Amino acid sequence: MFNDKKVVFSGVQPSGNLTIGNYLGAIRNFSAFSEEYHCYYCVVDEHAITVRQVPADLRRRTYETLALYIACGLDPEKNTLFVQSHVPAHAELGWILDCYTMFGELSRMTQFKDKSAKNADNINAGLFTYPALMAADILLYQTELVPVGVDQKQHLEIARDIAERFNGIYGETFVVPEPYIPPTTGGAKIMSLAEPTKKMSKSDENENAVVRILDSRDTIIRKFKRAVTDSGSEIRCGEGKEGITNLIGIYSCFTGKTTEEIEREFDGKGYGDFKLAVGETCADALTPVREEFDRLIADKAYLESVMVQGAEAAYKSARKTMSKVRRKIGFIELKK
Ligand code: ATP
Ligand code: LTN
Repeated sequence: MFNDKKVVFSGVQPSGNLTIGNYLGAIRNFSAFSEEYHCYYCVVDEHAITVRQVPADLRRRTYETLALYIACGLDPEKNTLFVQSHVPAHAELGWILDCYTMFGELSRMTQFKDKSAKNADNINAGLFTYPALMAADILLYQTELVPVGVDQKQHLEIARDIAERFNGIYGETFVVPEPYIPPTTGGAKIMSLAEPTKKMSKSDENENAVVRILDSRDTIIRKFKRAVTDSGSEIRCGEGKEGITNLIGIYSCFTGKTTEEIEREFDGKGYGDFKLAVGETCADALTPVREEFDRLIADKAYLESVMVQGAEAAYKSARKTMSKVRRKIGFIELKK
């Protein structure tokens, strides 16, 4: 059915409650590809365990992340929605690609450096080789395009390098993927509301720093009201105004207005008025997502049926790549 279509792949870790950074930088953009591409959207639980997870929380968030994919507009009939650990080929190709990934290149990954600093008591080998597993996710499906936030650009570059290295040794095996990163004013990097020079991250411990897709309307408005700004009073982008610049970016993403239009709209108004407008706009935009999520999460049987259907479709495609890889490397494939 999908054979003539090019492939899109992306993944989100079930490592916390998703934020508007995940929404604007990634998930919201996913559905735009559904008609033209064969899309695989994965809940990457194997990536999530590179940081210690409470098992019951990991399980619950895996259901929740899948439900959010659907609530954000991804139709399981038009997209392959699945859970990474349900398709063992990810771990299998991940191991193989470990052997074509260099210690030096992994050492340069900024996500590894950031996460090792944050989890100093658990700098495990999986955290280090994370990019090889991510490359496996992508390369398994002969992916052309990977929609991600800008923080993942470096991981996409290493995935491309691994693909080219492998193809260079064994001949054409993998499609070399391209990232699809929204423009900076289009949600590529939403910053923390508490420290606007830092990325908004779902695993941030400071609740006031992150707006979650599933936060209530009042919570969203309250968090925006508390957002850190600066001692000035003008609503415009600029250096030293990272907080306001971030809020303008968020408002722009939800309204489609340009920075100039927003600066004009709020000319002469105070930070309080602006923060309230951003909060209300964001809360209004997320209300339908939240309502759909509440309906879906109550229906575990339906979510599990999506998981089964997704895993089967993903496996069908993954096994073709695996068979090719095994043959190229020199592994013996037994006929079953
Ligand atoms: P964690 O805090 O657990 O590392 P995260 O919030 O960075 O998680 P991921 O699951 O690693 O989220 O990312 C899922 C997708 O969301 C990726 O494509 C990533 O680039 C994007 N993304 C994450 N945070 C932001 C952000 N603040 N702005 C834009 N995109 C983001
Ligand atoms: N590394 C990503 C999550 C992720 C991913 C992927 C994204 C894992 N595998 C494949 C795109 C394609 C992250 O930390 N945000």
